Amino acid sequence: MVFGRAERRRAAAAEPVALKILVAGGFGVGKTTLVGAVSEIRPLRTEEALTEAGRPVDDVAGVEGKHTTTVAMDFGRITLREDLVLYLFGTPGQERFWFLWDELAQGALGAVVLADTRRLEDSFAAIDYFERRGIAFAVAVNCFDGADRYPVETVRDALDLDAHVPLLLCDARDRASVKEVLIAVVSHAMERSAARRQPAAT
Ligand SMILES: Nc1nc2c(ncn2[C@@H]2O[C@H](COP(=O)(O)OP(=O)(O)OP(=O)(O)O)[C@@H](O)[C@H]2O)c(=O)[nH]1
Ligand SMILES: [Mg+2]
Repeated sequence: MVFGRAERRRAAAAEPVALKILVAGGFGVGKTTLVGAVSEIRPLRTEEALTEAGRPVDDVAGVEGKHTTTVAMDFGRITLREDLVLYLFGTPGQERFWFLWDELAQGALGAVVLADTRRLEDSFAAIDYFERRGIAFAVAVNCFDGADRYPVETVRDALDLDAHVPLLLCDARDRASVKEVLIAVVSHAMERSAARRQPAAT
């Protein structure tokens, strides 16, 4: 049987598109939790115990129940649609591991920056990072129990976000909530790359 170009094309169309999404944000904001909540494979984690020796460096204020921290990355996968698979790469939150970010950011379509309203400033560095590199991102406020709730516009102002950057409230432990965040990032990133491909209006 001759396997023509049309068959080859049909076979290629059936292959899902795989996209890489980074999950970033400050220490203990819920990145590992988020990847674990949606991943359909057992997520790969690189957690190390937080120790007494690390206490002066690792600020667990607000996440006192936290006993481990990510030292390299989290990795998970989610099929958003049958033709669209996301590979999620959770970054380490602590500044001393930031040298890994450039590696992790290679080939990423977009990113989620998780934020906690009790420590909003911890997300500034991640936002700066993606803005500077022109990587599309959305901000998701992880609503921890006991944290004050603010209207999204107040958070947008505090983070000095551009109007087009999606900003959502989420629960990093909840699969449906995390899926919504991922859909927001993917749509935003795709709109942006489509807009870039448009010839400039004359
Ligand atoms: N109440 C509540 N707790 C959460 C939520 N998300 C995460 N946690 C808890 O917060 C702690 C920190 O979560 P992690 O997912 O380890 O945070 P991380 O951002 O991966 O932390 P690093 O990798 O150390 O930067 C854990 O004890 C979680 O169980 C949430 O949405 N609500
Ligand atoms: Mg982590």
